[in-house]
Amino acid sequence: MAYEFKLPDLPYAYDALEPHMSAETLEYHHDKHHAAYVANANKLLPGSGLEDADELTIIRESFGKNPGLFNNAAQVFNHTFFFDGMKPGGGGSKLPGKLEAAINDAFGGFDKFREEFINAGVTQFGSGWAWLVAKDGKLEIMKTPNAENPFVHDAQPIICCDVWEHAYYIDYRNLRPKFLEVFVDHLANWEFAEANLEKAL
Ligand code: MN3
Repeated sequence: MAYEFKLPDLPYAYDALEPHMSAETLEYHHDKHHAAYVANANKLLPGSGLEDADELTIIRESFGKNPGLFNNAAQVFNHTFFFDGMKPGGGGSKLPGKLEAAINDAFGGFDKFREEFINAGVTQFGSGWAWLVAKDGKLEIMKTPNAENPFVHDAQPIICCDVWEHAYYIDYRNLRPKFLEVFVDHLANWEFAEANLEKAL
């Protein structure tokens, strides 16, 4: 059966992340941007030779070969992962145990992780993503341009922050560093990250 990309509902109400992320941002980001990636990916899949593949295979196999399909398919995954990676009352330095241990092991402590994650997002020139990933059994920070994600770099995503301007311009204008700080301090769903860590390692 041919694969069909889907637009999942947000896992919380549109206003649930206020004051850190507005309902207006989530309405545009989910209902316009994410929805457009889903529609375009479904338009570009027929004739690609990947119709019957699963989502990750479509992403990996279209990378570098079919940019239109790759960009939209990867952005569908990236946005679902980003929205699932936030929650009301999220963020902060109180982490679930396994995630805390892995972060301490990889970065020497939460503060260093926080600094490196924020720095990855700040220094991603133009549009893209900041990621915490698992690679070769260890946590790492990664930044990717445009639609690229860890799967095409042989890594597993743990949590991510969208640093395309549409993710923060309504709420933070040009202040990308402030948006990244708010993501780590008030929005990140660390339980989601720990569940991904358990799958990855
Ligand atoms: Mn986005």
